[in-house]
Amino acid sequence: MSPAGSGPGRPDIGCDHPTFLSFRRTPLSDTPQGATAPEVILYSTAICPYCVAAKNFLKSKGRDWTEVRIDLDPAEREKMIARAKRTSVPQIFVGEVHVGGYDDMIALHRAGKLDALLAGETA
Ligand SMILES: N[C@@H](CCC(=O)N[C@@H](CS)C(=O)NCC(=O)O)C(=O)O
Repeated sequence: MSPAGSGPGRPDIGCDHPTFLSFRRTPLSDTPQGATAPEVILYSTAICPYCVAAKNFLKSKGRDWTEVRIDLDPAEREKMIARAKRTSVPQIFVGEVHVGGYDDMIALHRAGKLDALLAGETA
């Protein structure tokens, strides 16, 4: 059986990861929302399973985000590349901190470091 996300009948959209939604949903965290919580910026495009997975994950944590659609705005795409030094989406920033893509955000979560970052706590 071919993995989800690949194989006949699926368009090639430049994504190679088969398990976009494989993370365990965590309960809503008590990450503070408000003046001290830094803004989450998520650069995305319309057809991007990793972007969907990243947004689902943030939703599962009770966090909102500002989405910047780089497929609709070439100037924002240039800005994203300048900030992230990457062309793939999503690119996620928490305040001025570049988290990276979906995998990077999950790695940070698994390392137990994401909540503090989302809460605006400095290391
Ligand atoms: N490991 C990256 C993969 C991101 C990825 O492959 N994104 C696709 C869209 S879903 C993409 O931007 N492909 C075009 C490119 O790499 O420039 C992540 O977890 O964010």
